[in-house]
Amino acid sequence: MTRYESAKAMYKEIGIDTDAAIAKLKTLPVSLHCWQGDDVIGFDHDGPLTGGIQTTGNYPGKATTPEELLQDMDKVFSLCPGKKKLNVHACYAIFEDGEFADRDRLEPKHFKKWVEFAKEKNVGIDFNPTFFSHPMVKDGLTLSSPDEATRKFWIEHGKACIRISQYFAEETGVPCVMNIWTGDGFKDIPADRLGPRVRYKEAIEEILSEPFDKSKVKPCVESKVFGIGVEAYTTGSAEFSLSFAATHDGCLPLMDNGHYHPTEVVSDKIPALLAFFPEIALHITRPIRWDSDHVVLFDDETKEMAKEIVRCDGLERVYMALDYFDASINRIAAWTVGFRSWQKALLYALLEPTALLKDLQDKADMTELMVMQERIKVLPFGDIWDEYLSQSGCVKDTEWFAEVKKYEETVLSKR
Ligand code: RNT
Ligand code: ZN
Repeated sequence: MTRYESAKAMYKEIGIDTDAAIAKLKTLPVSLHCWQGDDVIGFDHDGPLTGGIQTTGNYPGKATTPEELLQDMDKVFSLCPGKKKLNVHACYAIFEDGEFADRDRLEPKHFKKWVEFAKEKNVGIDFNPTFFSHPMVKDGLTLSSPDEATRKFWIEHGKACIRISQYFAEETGVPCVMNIWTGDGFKDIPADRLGPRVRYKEAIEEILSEPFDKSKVKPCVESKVFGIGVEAYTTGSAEFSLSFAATHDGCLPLMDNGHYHPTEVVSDKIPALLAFFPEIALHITRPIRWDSDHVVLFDDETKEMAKEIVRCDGLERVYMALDYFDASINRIAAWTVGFRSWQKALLYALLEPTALLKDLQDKADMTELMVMQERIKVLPFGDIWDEYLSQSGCVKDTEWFAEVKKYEETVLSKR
């Protein structure tokens, strides 16, 4: 018997078909964020990252050109099993020599290279308007600014992004999740908490008035609790964003698990939202004490989030995207650890005997439920994971880092 065969037999004892779990995992797209590759800088400006988010560290070898970023993402794709999707921010527009278009004037053609790359890799693309790192951010505000010209500029940006999202969906044949996040807010106690939110609401409504096909473009609103330099008030708070999505047909709520108070968990919020929304979106990250955007690991809350998606039968209703940025370590490794960790979490969740556990809960047999949940933790998950990697033609956990080191030596260190 191989290790896989023996592990498979052990899972079978609790009613789990490991082959079916592996086959299912191969069909689930996970969006890989381009912004881990260059510390959320992009190609349309020279200035620093602003807007309440921050990268720390200065690990050598970051991508500074579109060619380098695509080359790095290509490498990460080759190191990760599973179905992928690209996640692109508007500031990653790729201009021809001498060409430039400001955010309110962006067009599909500025993202043609991303489409070419996606087609080559046979993946879809998700998109994000970039409401930060730009001189038109006025006093820390964009869509919720009291200044009409500022709001107008950012509304035009949002509309341009809807058109680009539709282009991505049409070109790739895969729906495009378009996420609206702004860092709008105040460092210190405001006097008017309603005004900015009403302006924000109306601005997003204007953006969404741009015509689009709801089966192709999936607009989302991402909430946040606070940002750096924006500690006292966030316009797009949890209640604001959730209420917006709930009252606007075709708009999805997006939960980033770094965007809540530290004792709140997104794993518990997933079923709460799935009770109401046909579809939701996630940003998967690892917050340490705050929205620090550390690399996603195969840790408890990551597992819980994946489990809830599977338990709720939500795999076709939840759009999954990674969102973190660590500039203090090798960026290829950062991407790879995060992507592989989420793959592990999904596989782990698919190997849970959901029906059996639910039945114990419904019979109020909480003793056996606890015993069973503890028992499945030590099943030979690693052997199933290894089988999945080998079926996907993908390097083992013990091997991929050597490839990253080689890439660092031959490519990154030459930059
Ligand atoms: C910021 C949000 C947002 C960004 C990306 C770059 O706190 O999480 O999703 O991380 O848009
Ligand atoms: Zn996010």
